[in-house]
Amino acid sequence: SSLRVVYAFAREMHPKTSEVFIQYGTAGFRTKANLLEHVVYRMGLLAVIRSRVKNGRTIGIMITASHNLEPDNGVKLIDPDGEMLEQSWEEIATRLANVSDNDLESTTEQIIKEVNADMALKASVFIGMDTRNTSIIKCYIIGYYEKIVGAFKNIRQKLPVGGEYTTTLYVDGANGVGGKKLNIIKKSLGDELDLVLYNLGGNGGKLNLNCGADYVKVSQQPPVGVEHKPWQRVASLDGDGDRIVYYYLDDKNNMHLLDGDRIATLLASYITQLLSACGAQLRLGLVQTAYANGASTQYITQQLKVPVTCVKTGVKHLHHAAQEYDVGVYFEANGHGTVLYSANAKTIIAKIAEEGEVEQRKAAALLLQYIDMTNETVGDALSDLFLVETALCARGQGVRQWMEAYTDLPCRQLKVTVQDRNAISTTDAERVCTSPEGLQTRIEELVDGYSSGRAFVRPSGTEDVVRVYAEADTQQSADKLAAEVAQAVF
Ligand code: 16G
Ligand code: ZN
Repeated sequence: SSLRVVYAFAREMHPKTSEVFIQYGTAGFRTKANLLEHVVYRMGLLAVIRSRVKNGRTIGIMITASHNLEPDNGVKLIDPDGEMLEQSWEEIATRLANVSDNDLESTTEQIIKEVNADMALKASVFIGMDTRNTSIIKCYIIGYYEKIVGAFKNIRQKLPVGGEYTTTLYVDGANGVGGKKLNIIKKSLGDELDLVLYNLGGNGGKLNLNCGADYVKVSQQPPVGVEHKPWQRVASLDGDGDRIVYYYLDDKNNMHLLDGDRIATLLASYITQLLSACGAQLRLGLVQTAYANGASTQYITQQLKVPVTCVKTGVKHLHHAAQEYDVGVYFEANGHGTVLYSANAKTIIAKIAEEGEVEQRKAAALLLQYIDMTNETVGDALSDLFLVETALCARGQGVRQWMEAYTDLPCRQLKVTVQDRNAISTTDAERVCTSPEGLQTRIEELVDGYSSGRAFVRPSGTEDVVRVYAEADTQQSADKLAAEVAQAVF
């Protein structure tokens, strides 16, 4: 049944749009790149089957048209010892590449039978590609969503829905790819999670325009295109599906944002709870950037007693620092993040799941499935969504209880256009400005005028602007402090 997701993906995301017959030749399939979308996806499917026939050994998928010109592309499979795909499979590959979307399921089932693949085995597939624009696909590795949804449903069967948690979740898809993926997964979620999806790109909705995680976080406004109901939790993704923030409106129509910091604290405290139920002595830590709300940092260190590392903006810095912990939770306030588990941590948890006392075994089994649901390679809005929903459900919490953990300090972000943004340099994870001379002193003077004030400036890495961040005890003060600092930069 989890294969259903795979077939739905094939149909919805990688449909066969051409009747041109295409053949697996000496170097696999090779033709105009725009005819290959469905073929590449289906070869992913076949590679998984092939790996299982080879007892789980690794199969390679190579996406390249070698010396052909740029508009061409190709895809071929590589057997475990690095040699070309076994010849008898070329016919199978051709058959799978050419069936209609409607016949894909039955043909795949037929092939699985013919080659006698044990679908319960773990498969391993490596993907390589050349530098063609059409090669740089976002790799929808087969089995990925299958695995996440499977783990989510398994966990849900163990956790009764209760307390303030409700299974209805509204989602702002930012008119991008994340919402579309959820629309496909939605059917296989059953009663476990009732998704109500908005901003799926229909009705002329434009990518990230007045919607999506970045809009919601920076403007502190609800997105357009979403129907709102008081206290209903809404997850807002960004257009390429790697960020997520939550929010809700209260009965006075005020928006309450649950951003990346809030998600990080929820995950960290839930995982801490599971670790202690396992009796595992593992070091959990949290990684943030200067943008993390001061109240979140205080809550994490003082209440949760979890160590925090602060690093420069950019996922690679967070990821790197998170690897220093047995369990490293990292999130940018903008909703980009995930959780990493060291090999040692996984071994210890797996051992407890086998050999621990009854209650410890249960907690460890749950944690293993939680890990299975996590995208440890890179922050992924959908994986994060399932992690959040599981943590909330396990604790019987609705948005209000989630919000009660701590109160955000009001904050404001601004951008300033300057002649040369690189005239500004920073240190101490971007919290201190080292040039131009005098700017840091000026910022500190300004900050001193506010209660709970904090501010920093940094040159953007993605736009030709300088970013200003300020927080203080009231929104009015945060706005004012940000404006004053912006003035000092300019
Ligand atoms: C990039 C980063 C993101 C960061 C943002 C900051 C990755 C994959 N993405 O989008 O993490 O928050 O830049 O942009 O690293 P800025 O430098 O313009 O403020
Ligand atoms: Zn993104």
